[in-house]
Amino acid sequence: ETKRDQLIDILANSQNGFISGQELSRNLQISRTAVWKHINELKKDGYQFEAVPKRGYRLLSRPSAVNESTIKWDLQTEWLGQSLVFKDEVDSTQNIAHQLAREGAVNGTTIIANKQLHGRGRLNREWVSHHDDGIWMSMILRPEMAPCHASQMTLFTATSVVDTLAKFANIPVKIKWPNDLFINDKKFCGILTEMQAELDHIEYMVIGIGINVNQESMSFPEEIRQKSTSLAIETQEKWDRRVLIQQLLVDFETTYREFLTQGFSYVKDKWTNNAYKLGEKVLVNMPKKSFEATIEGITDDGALLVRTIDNNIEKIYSAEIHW
Ligand code: BTX
Repeated sequence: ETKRDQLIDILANSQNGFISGQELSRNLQISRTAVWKHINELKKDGYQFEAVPKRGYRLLSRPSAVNESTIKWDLQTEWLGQSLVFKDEVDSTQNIAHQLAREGAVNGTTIIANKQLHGRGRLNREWVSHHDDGIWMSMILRPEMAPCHASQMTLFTATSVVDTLAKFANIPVKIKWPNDLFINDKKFCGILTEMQAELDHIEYMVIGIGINVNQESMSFPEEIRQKSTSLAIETQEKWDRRVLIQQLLVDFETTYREFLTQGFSYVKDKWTNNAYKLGEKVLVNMPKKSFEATIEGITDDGALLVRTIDNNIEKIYSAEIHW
């Protein structure tokens, strides 16, 4: 942690009282002048202080900017995002996460960027994320579980995002199998899980979450405009990305703990309760057959359960589905 980060932590933790320059200088083991310089830097970055002679400094407000220190400031997680990398522009946060994971980054390390030049979805599809109007983040996890449970991790990520959004707005968020989030039949969030694993052991996982937050309809490229939406479009107001990021991290950490202690049934019920087109008819296209079926839910291994017209239940692991 840099001196600047430590200073922010100390000020944030004593928001109700003043801290003198002397005390700060002693705690941080830097000179009074250095403290004063840091404070001035923070002011430039949008932090506001009340400064009273002889009593010291009190932090009044932090900038609304999204960056490493504003996200980490009063982040209420134990381990997730406590190691945080924030960049203005990256190729893809997934790539950075893989690189850091290979170099030994700790469990919970999170990478967030304002813009991605080559954000990606599943099967190397493009994920549009060129502007700082969404949340583009990747989390490194080192779960002690067999690789066969990995698909459960992707499913519970979706449920944790649903939990988070419910805290901010009353919007009908639906989970479309396997892992996209929809509002009013339009996609606003995608989840991408990648992992490095041996047969019996996960070395690390990278869970990527992309959320359209403040886009206007016209800001989407034409090819996806009709089928994409953002939180701002759906709620008619701009969202504070920093607050949303912090809550996502808190809820993910909580859901993860519950998943590890209570197992998958907890996640499964939540997933099913929020499933897109639950009980409705879709068309399932597989390489060798194509049939109509009703969405019933998911299985423990992450397959989609459908009921065929002749009342058979089928498990679908991969198929093209016409919703
Ligand atoms: P997916 O393969 O399910 O979805 C990709 C498809 O979604 C695209 O082919 C396109 O049709 C559509 N699409 C692309 N961009 C958007 C968008 N912004 N909003 C709505 N629809 C879109 C979903 O993949 C997983 C996406 C994960 C993205 C995160 S962002 C942080 C991390 N870094 C990174 O490169 N990917 C992940």
